[in-house]
Amino acid sequence: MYQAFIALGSNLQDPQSQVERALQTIANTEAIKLIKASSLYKTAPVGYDNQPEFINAVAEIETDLTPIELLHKLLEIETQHGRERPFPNAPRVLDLDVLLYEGVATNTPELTLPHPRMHTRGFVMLPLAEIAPKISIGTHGYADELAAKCDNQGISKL
Ligand code: PH2
Ligand code: MG
Ligand code: MG
Repeated sequence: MYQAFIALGSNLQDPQSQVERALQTIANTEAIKLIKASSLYKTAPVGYDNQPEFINAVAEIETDLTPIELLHKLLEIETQHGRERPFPNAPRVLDLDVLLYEGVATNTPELTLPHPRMHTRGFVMLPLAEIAPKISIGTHGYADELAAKCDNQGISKL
């Protein structure tokens, strides 16, 4: 089994229950073993400001799926949970991103690992540092140190 970390996010249709339901779906997915989930965090939108605030969390999993198989499984779960994609960075009922997969570094049109923007994003790094403070983010450093450097304004634990 391989260790991976997944980011969960929602800012539509009762985001807190969307993230809680997604964690249950992940736990009930045969190919994925849920090891640990962070607290839920209320976070200000990054990138495209004019949208509702998010609920974010991070989960540690174990899986025999390859990174790309894991991505496809997560996209399938997003769709099951009603995800639509009207435009890039649109508000969403559920976003599931692969952050890290063992020590794998890859860069393809479909999947880049580690997730290329994760180390700068408080809404990812704070929940990740909560459950895996000493995990390495590629060449960027450890989760706890990177989390401390993130602008964590607008982020609060539920
Ligand atoms: N996801 C994005 C862009 N901006 N901002 C917050 N607070 N939380 C997110 O999950 C998020 C975001 C793209 O996936
Ligand atoms: Mg995302
Ligand atoms: Mg995504």
